[in-house]
Amino acid sequence: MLVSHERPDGDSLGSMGALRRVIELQGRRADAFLFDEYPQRYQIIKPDGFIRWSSDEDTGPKGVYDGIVILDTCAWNQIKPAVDFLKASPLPRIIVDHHTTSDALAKPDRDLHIADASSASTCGMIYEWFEATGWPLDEQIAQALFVGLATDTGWFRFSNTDERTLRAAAALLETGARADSIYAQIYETSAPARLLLKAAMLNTLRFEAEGRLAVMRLTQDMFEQAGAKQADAEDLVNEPMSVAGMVVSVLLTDYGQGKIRVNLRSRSPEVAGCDIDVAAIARSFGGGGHRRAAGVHFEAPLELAESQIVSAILSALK
Ligand SMILES: [Mn+2]
Repeated sequence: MLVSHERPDGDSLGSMGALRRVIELQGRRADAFLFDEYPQRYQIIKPDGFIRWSSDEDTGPKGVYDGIVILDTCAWNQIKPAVDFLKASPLPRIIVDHHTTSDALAKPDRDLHIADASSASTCGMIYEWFEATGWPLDEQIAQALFVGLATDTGWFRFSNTDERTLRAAAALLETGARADSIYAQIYETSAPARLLLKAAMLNTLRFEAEGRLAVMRLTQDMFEQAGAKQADAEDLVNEPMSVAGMVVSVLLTDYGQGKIRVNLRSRSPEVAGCDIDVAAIARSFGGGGHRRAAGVHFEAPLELAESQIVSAILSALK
C-alpha cells in the first residue's frame, strides 16, 4: 500500500507510480492511494493503479496489504484522511522523504524511515534505491521518476539542482524517459481556466520591501469565475520570481470558512543577496517544507493571515 501527501505533485505521483510499477515487475501488486482527484497534467505517470481514498475507508482500505510505504512526506497533517488508519495499523511501514519537517510516523523497532533532506526529490531517492537493489527499470518507471526529479527542481533550475539529480536524470533518459514530451505534457497542456486563474491572481499582486517581496491572493470566487480547480493553482506562487531583485513570493489561497493556505518561495542567496529560510517562517506558524519552498495553513480570516505572514517575512528581510 502506497501513500503520499494530499494535493499530490509530480514528485509524490512519480515516486508512487514508479514504486508501484517496480513492485508489479517483481510479480506482486501495489496500490497507490490518493486523497484527491488524479491531476490531469500528470497523465504521463500512468494513473491506473491509483485508487482514491474514500471517506468510508477512514478506518482503513479494504485491500489486504503486507506493508505500507509513505512517500514524499513525513507529516501527519499532510496525510490527514489516513491518520486514524495508520495510527491503528500494525503493518510495517517504510517512509521515504526529503523534507526537513518530520513527525514520528515510524516506530523505530518496526519501521524504516529513510530521510534525506539533501536529496532534491523523493524520486531521486527512489531512483538511488532501485539502482542499489539492481531492480530492472522500464520506460514507464523512467518517465515517472523523471517527472519527480524535474518538477521538484523547477525543471532543473532551482538551487536544489545538483549532480545527484542530473546523474539520475541522465540514467532515466537512457532508460527511455523523454524530457521534451514530459515537459510538453506537464506544462503545455493546461486548461484555459489555469491561465484565467493566473490572470486573476496577478491582479492581486503587490510588492513590499522595495520590490523584494511579492504578495498575491487566490479566492474561491476567482476559482469559480475562472472555472478552475485547486490543481490549476500549482506552481503559480513562482510567477513573481521572474522579477529582478525579488527575494520572497507569497501566495495566500482562501478556501472559504476561514481556511487559508499560504505558499512561500524564496530565492537562493547567490542570486538574492540574502538567505531567507521560508521553512523556518512556515514552522513558526505550524507549517513546514524546504528552505526555498514551504507552506502553512491558517484558520483565520484572509486579512489576518496575510498581515501575520507578511510581517514575519518583512522582519526576516530586515
Ligand atoms: Mn518532493
